[in-house]
Amino acid sequence: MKLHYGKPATFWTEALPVGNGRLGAVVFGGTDLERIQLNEDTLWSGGPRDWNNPRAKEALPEIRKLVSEGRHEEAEALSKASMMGPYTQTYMPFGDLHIRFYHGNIVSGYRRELDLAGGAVRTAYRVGGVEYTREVFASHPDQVIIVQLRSSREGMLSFKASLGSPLRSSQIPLDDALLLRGRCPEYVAPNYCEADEPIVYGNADTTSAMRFEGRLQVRLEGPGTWRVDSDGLHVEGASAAVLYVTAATSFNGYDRCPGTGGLEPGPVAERQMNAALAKPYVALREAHALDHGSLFGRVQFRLGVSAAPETLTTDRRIAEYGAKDPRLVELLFHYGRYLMIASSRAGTQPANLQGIWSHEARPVWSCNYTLNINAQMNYWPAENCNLSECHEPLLDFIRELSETGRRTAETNYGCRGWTAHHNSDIWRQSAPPGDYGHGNPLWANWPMGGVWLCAHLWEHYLFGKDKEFLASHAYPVMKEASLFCLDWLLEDEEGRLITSPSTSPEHRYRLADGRTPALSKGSTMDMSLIRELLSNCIEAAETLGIDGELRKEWVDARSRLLPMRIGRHGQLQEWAQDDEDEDRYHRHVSHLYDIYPGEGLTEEKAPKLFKAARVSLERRGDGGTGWSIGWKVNLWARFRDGNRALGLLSNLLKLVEEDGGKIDFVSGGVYANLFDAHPPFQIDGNFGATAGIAEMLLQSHGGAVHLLPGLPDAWPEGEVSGLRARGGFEIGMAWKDGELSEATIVSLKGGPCRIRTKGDFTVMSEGRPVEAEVESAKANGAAQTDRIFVFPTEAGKTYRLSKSS
Ligand code: FUC
Repeated sequence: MKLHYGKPATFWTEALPVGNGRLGAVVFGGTDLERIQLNEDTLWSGGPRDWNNPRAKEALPEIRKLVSEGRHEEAEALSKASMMGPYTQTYMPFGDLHIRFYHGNIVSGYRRELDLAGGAVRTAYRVGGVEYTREVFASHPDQVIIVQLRSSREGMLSFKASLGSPLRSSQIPLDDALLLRGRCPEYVAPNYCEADEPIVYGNADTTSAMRFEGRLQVRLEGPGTWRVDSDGLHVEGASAAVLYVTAATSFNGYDRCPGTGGLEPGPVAERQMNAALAKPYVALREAHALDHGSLFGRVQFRLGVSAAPETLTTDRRIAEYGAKDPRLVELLFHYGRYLMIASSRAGTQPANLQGIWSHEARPVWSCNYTLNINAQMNYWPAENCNLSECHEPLLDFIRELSETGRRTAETNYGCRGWTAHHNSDIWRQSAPPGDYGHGNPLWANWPMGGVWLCAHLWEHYLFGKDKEFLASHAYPVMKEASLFCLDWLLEDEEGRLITSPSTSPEHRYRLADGRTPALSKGSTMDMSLIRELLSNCIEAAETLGIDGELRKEWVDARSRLLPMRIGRHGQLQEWAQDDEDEDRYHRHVSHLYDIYPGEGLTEEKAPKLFKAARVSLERRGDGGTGWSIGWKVNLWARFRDGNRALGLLSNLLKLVEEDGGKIDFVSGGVYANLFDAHPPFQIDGNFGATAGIAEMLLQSHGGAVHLLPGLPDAWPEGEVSGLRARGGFEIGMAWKDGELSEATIVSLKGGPCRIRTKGDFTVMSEGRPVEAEVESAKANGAAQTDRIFVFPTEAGKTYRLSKSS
């Protein structure tokens, strides 16, 4: 399970990522000059501030009135002028480790690889008769990035290592270490600003900006000497050297000024360095392998034999075979899991638009947390792909965002509870990020970010069944978000509850007179998100046996929400009125939320709406940005159309040439290093694809664990193990001739299990048959009948489904 290449990376999107959740690096694998670009996940511009806008509350009734009267231009102008807070701050690149080699440049036998299972990037080549090898990994247990360098012939390894950064910084030599000491900008203009505004370094008051420090040290095995001077760290005549990199920032929590109230990064980086140096290299490597393997090794997935030769490099494999190559699909699946382990570990920041890997001082969309699809999509594979611990940073983020979002709900709208909008940052920015009037209501006027995020709290509970988490973390935050919804909702002329102003994220509708407003009332997505949150709150409160009165209020409000409607094309309407799309092929498919990631709309529950949702998806087409294609893989999986889902995967597994960061809204794919291309690089599409592949194999919404619901004809045989299902089950399966041949269910929490599949099976546990009731279920119209096997389980026991003869 490796990505491999025959030459060093020229572009960043060819270099290979490692990470420990906090520290990230992409490795270019150069022979003359190695570049290891470094990140630290708390390095952001700016600091906490008051982004709320009291004028919003005054303007709200007028905006609502203007929307009702169809005076859209005025509504949008007033919203722009009165509702917005600042745009978010920016995730910043930490720096680079450069290694200049003194071994001549006639290189042969070059190979570099990313070993997903081992969690390491390796480079190997020969110069003359000498083999040079390099291995880079980022250790989570020891909080250090390690670069091991070797030459096959004694004394032939000589190099200079140095540190630099695109930020204001300096390299400082000590006797035994090289430091990189720097400071973040206080403000970085969002990249959509047309005037190419300079990065402001806050010269007048640098004391409030984030500080950072990196530290580089070396240990040699065998011969050689080393010294540090102002030019760098010099190694001469060695055979084996290990470089250690630690890094820290002054970040001291989302609500403290990183300058005046910040931590001292130097001592943190030094402490981490000393702890790492105190251990033998092999112990560090083993601890890393164990830690990484304990997460990565949980899921096995095999689809079958590939026509592509093993020697074919990954970039060529993408270009020549794409999704026709089952090994490449496996690789894409596991890559998403690898990236999650590398970018999101308990205690770190959640994965941002680029995970933790960003090399630009002014990255696209500030490399922030975009809450109208992208941050959520990052975590779609967390639960079903058995990485629920990696979900924790997002779950913590949501709780913190609910704190800042409470002030926004009160100040901007006079509502109880909490709200968040289109995007956020490390400071938990919760206001409409409209750059004080330079932004656009099309994306900024969307107070549903928090509501959507709450689904993650509930899903984490559904998969893990941890009641303590539900009571102390999930439920209080969900309940507060529901209070915002109750206050935000208003009655329409017919007494139904709607939202206003409302948008369907980033999509405009076309009126008969040709106008294309963004603001409306009661978009389908708003209603779906609120309906789902209320339902989840009702179930959570019942589970916990609390808040009886509020439960009644939720049930009442839910029954009065504007229902979904079917429009003139037979489509599920995106807006309350049957308006035409501004762009039929728009990348967002927000009105299909209840199909995926929501669970509100199933064929069994509402066949007509389900069919209409399918029409909507057909109309949107199979293209889009990387993440849009990733979303559609999941949607087609939920429509149980495996062939269509695979078609989408093949659209995603298209090689996108490096484009210098240009934004493109229609040509999604992957780069040579398998990073998802929006374009440019955005990691959500990687996670969306991984989740989608799992969703093709296993679904557990709608009251049953459905095995192989969306298997494409091109995958007649295969096996998977270690996937997780709602209710606390771990599932393994094998299939042949397109049908399930056997399945294993580990019950983690006990309780009844409902397994849905085609064919007749016997349930066994510990060698004995288990009494199972069998129900039947219709799928895909009436074309086929599935069976549902219902049986009790005990926690810790394994159950086997084997074919009845
Ligand atoms: C949303 C999307 C864009 C992009 C950005 C980060 O605004 O509509 O396509 O993914 O987030």
